[in-house]
Amino acid sequence: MIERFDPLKGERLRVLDDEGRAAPDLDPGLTAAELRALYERMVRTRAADAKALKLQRQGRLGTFAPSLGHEAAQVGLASAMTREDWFFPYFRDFGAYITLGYPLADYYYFWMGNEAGLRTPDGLNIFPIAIPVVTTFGDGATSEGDFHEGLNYAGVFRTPNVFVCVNNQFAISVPRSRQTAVPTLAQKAVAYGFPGVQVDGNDVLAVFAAAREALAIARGGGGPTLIEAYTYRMGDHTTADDAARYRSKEEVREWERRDPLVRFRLHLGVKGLWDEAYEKEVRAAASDLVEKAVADAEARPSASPEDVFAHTYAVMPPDLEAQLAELKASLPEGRR
Ligand SMILES: Cc1ncc(C[n+]2csc(CCOP(=O)(O)OP(=O)(O)O)c2C)c(N)n1
Ligand SMILES: [Mg+2]
Repeated sequence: MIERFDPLKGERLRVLDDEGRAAPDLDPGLTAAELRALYERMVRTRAADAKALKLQRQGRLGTFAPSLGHEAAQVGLASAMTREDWFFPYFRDFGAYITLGYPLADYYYFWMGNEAGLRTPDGLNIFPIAIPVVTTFGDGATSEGDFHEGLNYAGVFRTPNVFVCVNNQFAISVPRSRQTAVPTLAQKAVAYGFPGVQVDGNDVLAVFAAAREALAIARGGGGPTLIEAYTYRMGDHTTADDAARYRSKEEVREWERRDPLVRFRLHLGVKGLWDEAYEKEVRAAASDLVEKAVADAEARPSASPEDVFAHTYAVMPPDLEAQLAELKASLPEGRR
């Protein structure tokens, strides 16, 4: 199926139309339970993400990169993965963490400033979040040399990788048009000798279908694939950003109409799998899960001032010693 959509011709894989109807020849054919699981993961992601933003504004969580609008891209990919696959996440992957079964309290604990939250439990093949922009990655990351070196290597040695570029149209304030002169990011794969496909990143079935196929190719020794999930970052880059300074309200409103949750809810409706009672139940369960995870994370010890400085130098240089002393002096008695 991936081969049917040529990024050089600007073709994009899309399964669901605006009314939530699936194209019969592209529908991945999931069961009712699997479809509902996709929806529930997206609802959970949105609830957990919104909570993180609130906590940050209340000073209870550190700088955070919101996933609003990315739910289909994240959940669609992670839902196609098996326990044997290895996931190399970047900093905006909340829905993948939730889908892969990472403990939500641990994830919050990490963003609350304690790196212990990022120690992946046994049985999960998840690397720590990469803040350097490689791994699953954004549109901006494709301007990094590492991206090209990685794809070139993968093409030459036919490595079993699925590269997923979440093109949300921005790298902080830099628009996609300033990252590349070509129309799609998926077509970059062509230069490295393997398939690339652009998918509608707000269509969870399209992301799932492409990821499932690419993963099967990789596992079967068929080499790498690049998937470009075409979407939009509905929120700010991080809590330290104000997107209103560099993009219009009209543009954001235009993308609100393509909300991945709304489109998939319509699909469930078409399939007879959605009603108000179900929606209420799913939202209540998500909210319950989130509140319990936050309470759990907040009951754990806060990061110590030393943690901020640890793991960089074997012997701390004098200027950092001075900064640590200054930080400690600024904290209340119990937190030094
Ligand atoms: C190697 C590297 N260069 C620069 C940065 C600073 N930085 C953090 S996020 C970001 C933008 C990333 O944009 P994109 O790849 O599109 O991902 P998005 O944040 O949009 O999901 C930059 C430049 C970094 N973290 N790592
Ligand atoms: Mg981006």
